[in-house]
Amino acid sequence: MNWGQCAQDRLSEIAKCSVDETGVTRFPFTPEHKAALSVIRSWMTQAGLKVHMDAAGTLIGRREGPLGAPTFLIGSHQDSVKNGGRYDGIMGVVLGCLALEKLAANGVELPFSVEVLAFADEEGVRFPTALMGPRALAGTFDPAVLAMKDNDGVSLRRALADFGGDPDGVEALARDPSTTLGYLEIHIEQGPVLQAADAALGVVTGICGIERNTVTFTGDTGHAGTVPMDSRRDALVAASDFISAIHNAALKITNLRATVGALSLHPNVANAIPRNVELTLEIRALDDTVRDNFARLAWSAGDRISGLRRVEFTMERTYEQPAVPCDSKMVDDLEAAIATIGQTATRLPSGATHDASAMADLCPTAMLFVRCKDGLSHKPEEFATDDDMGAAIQAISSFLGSGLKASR
Ligand code: HGY
Ligand code: MN
Ligand code: MN
Repeated sequence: MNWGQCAQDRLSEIAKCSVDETGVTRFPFTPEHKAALSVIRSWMTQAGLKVHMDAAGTLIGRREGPLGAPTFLIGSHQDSVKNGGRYDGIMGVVLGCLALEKLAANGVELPFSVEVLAFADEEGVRFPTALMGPRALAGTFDPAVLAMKDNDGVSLRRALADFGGDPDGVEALARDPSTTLGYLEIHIEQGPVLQAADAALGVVTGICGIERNTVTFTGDTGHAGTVPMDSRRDALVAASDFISAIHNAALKITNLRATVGALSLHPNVANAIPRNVELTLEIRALDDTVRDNFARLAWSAGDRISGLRRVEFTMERTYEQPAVPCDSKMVDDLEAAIATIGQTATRLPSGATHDASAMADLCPTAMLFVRCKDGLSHKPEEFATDDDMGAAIQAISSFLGSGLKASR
């Protein structure tokens, strides 16, 4: 069986569960998500797993181990960004299912129960929050986020309920840490490190912290032809000062990323001065103190600029996930498993965040990265080879089959 080619075929198949054909656009609790779950359900069934969807919309495939044995979790997210790649997230679900299928085909009985998890929403691009699924399992879910709305005014609560989830049942999903052996997420690297090292696989040492802020500037609108330049309170001019200040400050700080990725303005017509601007400021760093300091710097810049431009300024943190180290013993076990298949692992931090960021609050957590062509991700050109995914499947099977001890 060519496991890598099977992975590639499955990723091509599920990429069709998308709003359009420019890359993959599959937001949570949408018809595309529904279509994807029926495809994933068939893979889980083929791997001999018992399948159900939990209250948070996570599709779970489970293989029972010996009575009373703990459970090992493998997973990632089914959702994508807008016009994203066909590997980000869903690769972890595909390779998890195929690794279990391979172990079953080789008659390997595991000394623990095992589950594959397809989380609904990791990207947080439909709603201004993310990680509901893994936070539910980790017992860190905040029900207040259910009131958050998408751009169409649909609340997360309504979208989840309409999808067949149970908003009021999410908190009860919290798992018992004492019966959870660990969590492994397989993910395309989304960066250039493994390609530069000529390595198919990487073992993640830690995942960066992240926060998202909603920033607003409020000035006054008026006729573009009659209001004198020196008496304007132009919200978009203030916002552009802010964006440049943020970018220039972030350029000077290593291991920090600051991005204004989304912006809306009102009234947004050619012949009226912009009154309102709302933008997102995302800040990431491997060190949470560096991120906190930058958030303070951003607030001071906004406050200073609002005075200069005579507009109001607000900045509200809507989402935060602290940086997490990966479990050192699992990192060692993963590295050993990669060596058993004749590959050399590269250790690296993750500048992207993942479901693993939240799962680390529940149990020992590790990530296996698969080489990413030219480091391209969150775009249709994202690509991983059959061979690299085949090597990952072999490494996971070896990690589960021999590397992982059924005791923490
Ligand atoms: O944005 C990220 O780091 C992840 O892909 N959600
Ligand atoms: Mn991802
Ligand atoms: Mn992503």
